[in-house]
Parts: sequence; C-alpha cells; structure tokens
Amino acid sequence: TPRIFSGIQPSGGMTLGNYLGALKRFAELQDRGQETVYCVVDLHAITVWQDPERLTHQTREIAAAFLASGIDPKRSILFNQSQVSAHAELAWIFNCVARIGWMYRMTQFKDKAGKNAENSSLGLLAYPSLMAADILAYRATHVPVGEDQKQHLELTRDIAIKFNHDYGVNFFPVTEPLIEGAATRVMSLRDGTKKMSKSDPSDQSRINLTDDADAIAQKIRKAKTDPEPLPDTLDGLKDRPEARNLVNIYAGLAGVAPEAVVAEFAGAQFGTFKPRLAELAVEKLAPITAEMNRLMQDPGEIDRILGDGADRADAIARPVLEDVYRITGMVRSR
Ligand code: AQP
Repeated sequence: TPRIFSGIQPSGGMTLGNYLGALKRFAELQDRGQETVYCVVDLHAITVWQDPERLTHQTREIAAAFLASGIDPKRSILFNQSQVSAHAELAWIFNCVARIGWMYRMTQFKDKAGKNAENSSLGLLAYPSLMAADILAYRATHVPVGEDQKQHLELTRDIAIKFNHDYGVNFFPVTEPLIEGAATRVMSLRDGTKKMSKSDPSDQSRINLTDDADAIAQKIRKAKTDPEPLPDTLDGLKDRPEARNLVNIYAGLAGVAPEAVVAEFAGAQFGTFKPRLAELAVEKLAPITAEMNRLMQDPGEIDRILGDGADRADAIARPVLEDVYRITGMVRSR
C-alpha cells in the first residue's frame, strides 16, 4: 500500500516556496486519504550551525506551520526527527551502503559547501544518506517534494537498490518522487534564476509565512521584473524568469494552471498584476500566519503533538530497523 513521507528542515522560518512546493501539497495528499508521515527534520538542520535556542523555536514554528496549513495530527503522523532514533540508526547503515562519490556529486552539497568543502561538516556531505533513512524507515513509496530535492530522491532510490542487491533481499521499495503543480520551484523575488530559500541572506528575496500583509505587499511591489507587459501565452515568458516566477506563484496560490493566469492577465503591466498578486497572497497566507501565531502561544501543546506523532512513527520504524539489523547480521539478543 502507498505510504507518503516528507520532511522540512527547521533551519529558518518557512517561505512561500516551502508552502507551495511542500506544505500545501502535504495537506492535499492527507485530504485524499493517503497514509501520510510528516517530519520536522531537526537532525538535518544541524548539518550547518544552528543556535540551540533558535533551533527549538524554529522546530515548534515549523510544526505550527504544518498544523496551520491543514495537517491534522490525527490523520497524519507529525513529529520531529530526533525523537525517533531509527532515523539516525538507519542512516549509519546507509552510510556503509552509499559511496562517498555519490555524495560529492550532489549539487546541494556543492552549493552549500561552497569553495571550502573540506571545512564543511561531515554531516552536510552525508545529508542524503540521512534523508534516505527518513524515507525508508517507513518503507515509504511516495515522497512529495519541490524540484530542488529531485537529485536527493534519486540517491534514495540508489541506496534502496544497492541495499537490496548487496544483501540479496527485496526489502526496501524504490521510492517515487511526487513533484507536481505550478509551483514546484518558487524562485527568489530578487533573482529569477535562484530558488527562494529560507537561508538567503536577503529577506527581500522571499516571502516568509510570518510576514504580515504590509510586508507581503511591499516585497511583491519591489520584486524584480522586466518592463514588458504580460504575454498571452506561456511561451512569451521563456526568457523572462522573474515574470514567469510571479505567474507561477499566482497559479500556485490560486490553485490554477499558469496558462490560465497568462490568459487572464494578457497584456497587463506589472503595475496591475503585482497588486492583484499581493492581494491573493495576503488572502491565502494571512489565515495561515494567524493560526501559526495562535498555536505558538502554547508551545506545550505543540510538543505534545510532536511527542504523540513520534510514538506512532516509532511504532512503524522500529520493526523496519529490527529487520534491517537482522538482514545485516547484527546479533539481537534483547
Ligand atoms: N523555492 C522552493 N520552491 C518549491 N519548493 C521548495 N522547497 C524548498 N524551497 C522551495 C521544498 O520545501 C521542502 C522543505 O525544504 P527543506 O526545508 O527541507 O530544505 P530546502 O529545500 O533546502 O529549503 P530551503 O528553504 O532552501 O532551506 P535552506 O535555505 O535551509 O536550504 C522540500 O520539499 C523542498 O523541495
């Protein structure tokens, strides 16, 4: 039976990219009645330095964003990664299955390590191995993610295939990515060739789920564009990454195809389009922001939800890990 797993790092506040590329889709999959397991991946976050107090706060805030986006902790399993030790344990096994060369080829590693790769954490290099463990500890069949995670998911498949092959078993499923919708790659508001990211130094580059209506409107007004009006077909946006990005964001928020957006706004100037986009963004995001703020008033309740989710996650992952230990020949005598 299909089982869906996905995670989000508490490495900063949530962006519109995380919302459209991940959270919104997570809720849709849950509402379709799928078995859904969602995780705040705190162990992943510390692959780059995180201030401990901030990490705690951000973990709760991301959990609040899941809940505010429609994740129901009764229908989905929602927890934070470090509370289910099977993730770290399985990651070790996968560190011994995966090859170092596979890790060096990851574009996210190259981007984040920059010129000084020798000085980045070993965890940053091994990140995809922990991600494979997150997914395969649940023997998840489908993983909804944004476009940027495609390469890591291919590596998860490679690890599953190599594990099955090395041990002569058919144990792990070969996971399918679910990359769908108009906004699988939301770009920076300042540079249409860079993805919108919570760790971009410029706050103007992104819309945060904690931004108020004025901040959202101001960021969209200032977003980089070109002087041309909107074309009447998507083809006309080919070499206009910033314009294309705003159209995709509109489509993602409105839940329509980008084709429908250009059809509606054909010939419009950005002076007309941007205020409409800002209005739509505020309409869709303000209720989420308000609900996040309400939930953050009671951190104890968020922690309780995460703890309950962790118990239910552990009940699935622990037996999978025990099978893995047996397959690999570890003595289990207690
Ligand atoms: N710009 C984006 N457009 C669409 N989807 C996106 N995602 C992230 N950015 C975009 C999706 O959000 C999920 C969670 O991502 P993550 O927090 O685990 O890591 P990330 O992809 O590295 O996100 P950020 O915001 O760029 O964080 P930092 O700056 O810390 O690296 C994933 O499904 C991702 O595809």
